[in-house]
Amino acid sequence: MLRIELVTGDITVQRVDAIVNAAYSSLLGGGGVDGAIHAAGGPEILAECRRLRATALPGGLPTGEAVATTAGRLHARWVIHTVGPVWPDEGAEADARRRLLAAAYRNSIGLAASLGAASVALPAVSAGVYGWPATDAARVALSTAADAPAPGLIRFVLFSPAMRDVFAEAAAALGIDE
Ligand code: AR6
Repeated sequence: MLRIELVTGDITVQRVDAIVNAAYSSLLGGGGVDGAIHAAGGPEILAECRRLRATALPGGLPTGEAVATTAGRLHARWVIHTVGPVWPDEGAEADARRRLLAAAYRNSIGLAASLGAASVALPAVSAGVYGWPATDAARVALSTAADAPAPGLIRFVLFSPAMRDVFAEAAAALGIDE
C-alpha cells in the first residue's frame, strides 16, 4: 500500500530511509536543497559524489536520471541524487522537459525501492532555481509518485506553506489521498 504525505519543512531533518536531492548534473553541490543536504549531511556525501564522477559518471548525471550515495550524518540511509530539467523559455519544449521531470521522480523513487527503502522524502524538484511553475511541478510530482511501483511511504517535503498548499490542491485535483 502506497502512502503519499505532504509536509511543510526542511528535508534534511526527515527520518526516512532515502532523501532525494535536486542536484546539479556535476554532482559537486550547489545552492537550494542541494546545498542544504550537503551542509547537513557532511563531507562524506560529496566524497562519494566525487568517486562517482571519477568512475561511473565521468560526464556527470544526465537530467532525469538518479544515483544513490551515503546519507552521511542525515537520518537516512541514502541520498538519491537526481537532476531535474530547467523550465523551458520556449513553450514548444515544455512536453519533452515535463517527461524529463517525471523521469527524475520515477527514477528516484524506483532506485529507492530497489535499494530496499520503505520510505522516501522528496523536494519539489526543479521548482526553485530551475524555475518550474509550482502548480505544474506539483502535478508532475504527484501523478508520477502515485504510479510508483514501490510500496511504502512517499513524503513530499515542501519548503513553504504556500508550496504545500499548491501540492495539496494538485493532489485533490488528481484524486490522490494525502
Ligand atoms: N528542504 C526542502 N525543500 C527545500 C529546501 C530544504 N532544505 N531548500 C530549498 N528547498 P532548488 P531546483 C526547496 O533550487 O529548482 C541547486 O543549486 C525550494 O524552495 O533547490 O531543482 C542545484 O545544485 C524549491 O521549492 O532546486 C542545481 O544547480 C525546491 O526545494 C539547482 O539548484 C527546489 O529548489 C537545481 O534547481
